[in-house]
Amino acid sequence: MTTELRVAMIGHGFMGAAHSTGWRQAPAAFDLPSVPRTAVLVGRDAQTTAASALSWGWAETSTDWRAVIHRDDIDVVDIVTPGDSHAEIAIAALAAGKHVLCEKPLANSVREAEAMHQAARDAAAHGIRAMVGFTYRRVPAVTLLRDMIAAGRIGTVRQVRTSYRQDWLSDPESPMTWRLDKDRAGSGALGDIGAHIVDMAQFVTGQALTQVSAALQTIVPERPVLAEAIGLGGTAGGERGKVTVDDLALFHGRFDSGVLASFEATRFATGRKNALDIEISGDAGALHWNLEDLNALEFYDATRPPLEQGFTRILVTEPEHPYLEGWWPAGHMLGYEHGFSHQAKDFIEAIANGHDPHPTFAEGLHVQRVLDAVERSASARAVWTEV
Ligand code: SOE
Repeated sequence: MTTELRVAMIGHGFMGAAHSTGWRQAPAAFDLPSVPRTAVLVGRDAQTTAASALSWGWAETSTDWRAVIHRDDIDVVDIVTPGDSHAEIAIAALAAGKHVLCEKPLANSVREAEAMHQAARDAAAHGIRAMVGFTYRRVPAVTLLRDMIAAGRIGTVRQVRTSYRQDWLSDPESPMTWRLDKDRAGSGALGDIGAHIVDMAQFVTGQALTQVSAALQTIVPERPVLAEAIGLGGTAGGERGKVTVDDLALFHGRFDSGVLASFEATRFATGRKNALDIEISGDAGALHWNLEDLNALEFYDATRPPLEQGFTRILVTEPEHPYLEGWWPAGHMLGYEHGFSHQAKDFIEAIANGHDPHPTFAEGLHVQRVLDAVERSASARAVWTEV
């Protein structure tokens, strides 16, 4: 008899839509030990929360997350709010005996992330599980990338280069959003999309970053405030808000092995829509992946005869790859949303099998430490030398 896992999701923005798809599709694609039920959707405004619940298939709504996390008919709390509420909600939910899935970055500060990590360790002693939502690890091509490096298919890793380029802020008249407010988001491109490439670089190489050297820049210092953001219709008559986060993060990283890596996180890369790109160079080859072509992995095998040298394109859709058994025949392709079903699958299986799902809050804390070091390095401005 398959048990149910009753989920309460706190928040209902873009990630709310993506997580809802994951909870709903996972049991249709995979044979799970427990079936997730989209039970309660929690938001600040009753009307908009009810509309989202109707669209995404949530049975009930609430505007009181504190009451919801203490309900006996809730097993999992899924946090998809802006970063300023992750710590408070996750720590309370774990203490209430609920399994917690928390969106990335784990928190808005190292101090908050440390408290969340400690709460997760305390809860794990009672069989309660916690995971942070770095979903790109769960793209089959990324798993293959990691496995090929671990198998030595490119030899010793010599260099890592990774970027995450979007352009949805390149128009200076794009309005203010919580993602541009340090108090809400913690940082800008650095935490929003830089967190993904920090986690990705560590995940595929199996190495941890120990040092960084960084530059951050706010390219557009203020933006129009949308009237509905202050309860009016239209734009608020020329009111403009101050951008208090970075628009661009450029940093170098050094792994514990001594290998160097370059990182770029920007939402001003005009023409690049969601281009998370990573290339790993080894002494026997190289591997390259880009989110905008997420089913393919490029592999350069330097051990092949010179006449056959070149990057080959591996189409990662065969059923032998992780997760693919749940979807379509080879070549039918996966999309952005499938990673959220894979995340739900792995979380549910970890709960059933009694082990901590990865990425753990400890891994999320390390990413937070890297982000914090980037901000300290950039503020120290020690990296610039006059030409
Ligand atoms: C916006 O930059 C965003 O939605 C990020 O917040 C997500 O983490 C990323 O997966 C897509 O882009």
